[in-house]
Formats: sequence, structure tokens, C-alpha cells
Amino acid sequence: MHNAITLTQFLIQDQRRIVTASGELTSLLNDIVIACKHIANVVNKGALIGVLGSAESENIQGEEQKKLDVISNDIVLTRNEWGGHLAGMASEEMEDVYNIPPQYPRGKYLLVFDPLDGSSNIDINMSVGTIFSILRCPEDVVEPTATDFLQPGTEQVCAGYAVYGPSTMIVLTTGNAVNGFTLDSNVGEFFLTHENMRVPENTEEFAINVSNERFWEPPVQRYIDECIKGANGPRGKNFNMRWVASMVAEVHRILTRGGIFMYPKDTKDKSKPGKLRLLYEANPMSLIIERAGGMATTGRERILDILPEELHQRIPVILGSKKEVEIVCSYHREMD
Ligand code: AHM
Ligand code: MG
Repeated sequence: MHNAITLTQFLIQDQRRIVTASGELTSLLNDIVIACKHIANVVNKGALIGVLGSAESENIQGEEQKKLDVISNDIVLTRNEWGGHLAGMASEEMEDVYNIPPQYPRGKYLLVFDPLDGSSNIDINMSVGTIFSILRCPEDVVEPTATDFLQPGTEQVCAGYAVYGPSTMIVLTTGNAVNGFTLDSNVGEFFLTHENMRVPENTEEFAINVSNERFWEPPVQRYIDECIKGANGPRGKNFNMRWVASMVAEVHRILTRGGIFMYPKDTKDKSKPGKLRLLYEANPMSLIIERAGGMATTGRERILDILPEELHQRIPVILGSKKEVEIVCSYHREMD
């Protein structure tokens, strides 16, 4: 029998530390947690309830939607629209901002999310996850539009992800720390299991989709080439490689044992300056990684400082153990 504190208890204790806190953020996070439990349940049942496979539709970015992308998106909307804490939501799976239905009260926060990241892994029973970021709705705005969501990552009130792996976990940064909670599905609660997660400064493990090598820019080609050369190359040490194709799983691994994750700029499709989206993938993960002592950059600038121009804007992402990310940045400076 474990005696760790529950996520709800953690949030309420956290809230008590701020004398002026109204409890709205705590309530909003509770609704997000319920959405994640619900998604975990559906993902876990998988083929038994007929939710695997394609939805036979595309999202705004022209990507195939899985049935579970659509289901997870609906779950997040339904669990969060009623509570009175949100003024609007935006998601990878919806072209436009989702306004709160008129029968529900409006709140002061905005929720941005990727309901099921890494969903190409769904049909092969590999880890997927939900990524979320909470922003403040600009004052006096009742029906937020896309422009109201275009805030730099430094403005995030809170960010987190759920990973649906062998265990379901939620990793969250509210104050300055990053904490991980594991779902005990018999009890139906998340318990604090990973307190104050820290990214080791050094690593010998990289994650990148090497099949894109010919499309990368020279600084990234150089960095990976040197890693692959190992102990006989300029780095003088051997590296290991992992690629799950699920950012949530990669970030979770990096938070647990270090590493560097890259989805860099490439020329595969010249209209896209990267694959991952700034508002609901890069920003929340960058906040988590930075608060855990790591670093997150495009190679040329800190991700959290970027002023977004579009809701579904894509951005190069290089994040993880500080010393390695710094080396990639130095190669960009030297070779630009
Ligand atoms: P998604 O939001 O459509 O799932 O796409 C994002 C995912 C990331 O989780 C992962 O790092 C990347 O796409 C994998 O890309 P690739 O298929 O090129 O390996
Ligand atoms: Mg995604």
C-alpha cells in the first residue's frame, strides 16, 4: 500500500501557498486531470472498443486523423467547457478557436492542447500522450479569437502532459518545479511518484528521426555525425540513440534519464519550418524542460521567447540536457 499524496492534494496544498489564489487554476487542472483519466481509459481499451484506426478525415494541417485523435479532442472539450474557468480552447485537431458554449460561464484562462500526441503509434500499441498549456485570457476579452492565444511561452501559467505508457502518468509544472504523478487505476487517482524531476546536464543519448538526415541544416548534420562517430570521433565518447516518434515519450525519457530530442528545421517540405507546433507542443514541453534544468531552443533562439504569429505555427525543436543543447546552439552560431 503506497502512501504518496494524490495529485488533487498536491494541487490544493500548492494553491494554499499563494494567499491570493482563488482556486480557479486548481479546479481547471482537476478537470484536465479527469480528461486525461478518461483518455487513458479509452486508449487502454483500444481494439476492444473499436477505437483504433483512421477517422477517415484530415486535420487543418493536412494530417490524417486517427479515431482516437478525434475522441480525445472531444473528451478534453467536454471535460473543460462547463467549469467556468476557461474563456476558450485551441487544439491541434481544430482549425479555429473553440468558444465556450453560451450556457456555461466564462473564466480567465485559455487552454491549448494536443489531445493525442504521437498518435501514429496508436495502432501499434506504443506510448502516446496529451500535451497542454494554460494561458491567461487578455483582460476584457469575452470571446477570444486566435490572436488572444498568440502569447510567448514565457506567459504560460502552467504546462503539462499525460503519457499513456505501461503506466499512465501526468507530469506538471505549476510553480518552479516539475512533478510526476502515476495513475493507480484501481483507486482512480494519480499519486505523486516523481518529485522535483531534473534533467541531467550531460547525456550520451540522442533522439532524432535520422531518415530526414539529408534535409537537415549543416549544424544539425554535424552534431549527429559527431555523435555517431562516437569514441573515435571529435566528441570522444559513444552515444546511444532512441526514436519513439512520440514527443511525449521522448520528453518523458529525457526527464527521467537525460538526453537530447530534436525535430529540427529541414527542407523536406519548404512550407514548414519544422514539424512540431509552437503553441501546444514546443511551448509546454520547453517550459517543463527548462524548469527541470534543461534547455529548449530552435538552434538559434530560446523557444519560450518566440512571439507566435499563428495558432498552428510550426517551429524547429531542440531540447533536453543542457550541455548537449548548448553544443548544438554553438554549431548554429559557428556555421550561420
Ligand atoms: P502528431 O501530433 O501528429 O502526433 O505529430 C507529432 C509527433 C511527435 O510526437 C513526434 O516527435 C513526431 O511527430 C514524429 O515524427 P516522425 O513521424 O517524423 O518520426
Ligand atoms: Mg502532436
